[in-house]
Amino acid sequence: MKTLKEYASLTQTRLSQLIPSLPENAFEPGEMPALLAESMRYSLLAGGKRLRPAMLLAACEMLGGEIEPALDYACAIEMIHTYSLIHDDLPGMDDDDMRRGRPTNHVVFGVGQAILAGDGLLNMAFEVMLKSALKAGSNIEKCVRAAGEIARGAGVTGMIAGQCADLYQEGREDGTEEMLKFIHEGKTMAMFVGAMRAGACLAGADEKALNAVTEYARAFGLLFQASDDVLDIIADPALFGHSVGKDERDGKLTAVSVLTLEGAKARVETLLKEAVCALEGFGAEADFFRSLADAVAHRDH
Ligand code: GRG
Repeated sequence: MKTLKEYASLTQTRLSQLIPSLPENAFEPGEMPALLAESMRYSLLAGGKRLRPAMLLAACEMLGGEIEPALDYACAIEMIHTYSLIHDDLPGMDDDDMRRGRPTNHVVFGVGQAILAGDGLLNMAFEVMLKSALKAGSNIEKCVRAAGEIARGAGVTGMIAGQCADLYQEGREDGTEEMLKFIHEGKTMAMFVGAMRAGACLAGADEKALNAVTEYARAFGLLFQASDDVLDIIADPALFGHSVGKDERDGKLTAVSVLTLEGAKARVETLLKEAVCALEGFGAEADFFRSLADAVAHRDH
């Protein structure tokens, strides 16, 4: 088992190889345009905590799988996550001008190119996973299962469903705790569940282990979003990497708007206990996940 930094660095190296920097203004037949590569790299390699790829790799390792063949899936989920951030920041969605500590993709490349950078990353994620599956020989089924988990997490019953509800709810006065749950489970939790289940599938995990990682990822995802909602109120903008106080200004339904700041903080602690509890059946090999949940619950950015 490695540290978050080590998993992040492995992911970064592979991502940079998958989308290389190309000569300026090149539009070569059959090749990715240099402009597209540049805008995709701009958002993808800009930093970011790499939580989802690290959790995929750590779940795979914890359950006896190998890192090297799982790296393409780790990169794929980070590509999908980055596409969702680029699209979320667009004027038609959250309309944000800072992300990962730098101007958002559409501010630098324009709205049209930013949409394409997101589309490109989403498409490429599936291309990378399919290519990898075809090279996996007798492990092909594990790979297809993993790709299916990632697709489900990112898809119309997962992240996109949550984003749909989040947009629908914006500025409305009729928010409920059920709707908050739907939004958080969709836009945030589903990708963490997808990441960990994909890692477990690649390791060939049995049903019991799959259930345990799912329970952990569910609690972790909800904890992550509740703490993000708290940080939107109390974080230092210089550390947070994107806007602070924006949820409230946009009339968003958040853990804080539904539960109050103190209530949201208490929810984070309850979810932390649930996440740790889900790992009861594991020993020291799950320590990465225990400390990750604790660090996210108590982060200041
Ligand atoms: C556009 C289909 C579509 C979905 C957008 C990701 C997303 C859904 C919206 C971004 C806004 C938001 C608060 C989403 C919840 C998930 C979340 C907190 C994402 C940020 O994840 P981090 O903190 O980001 O892991 P880094 O930059 O570290 O990768």
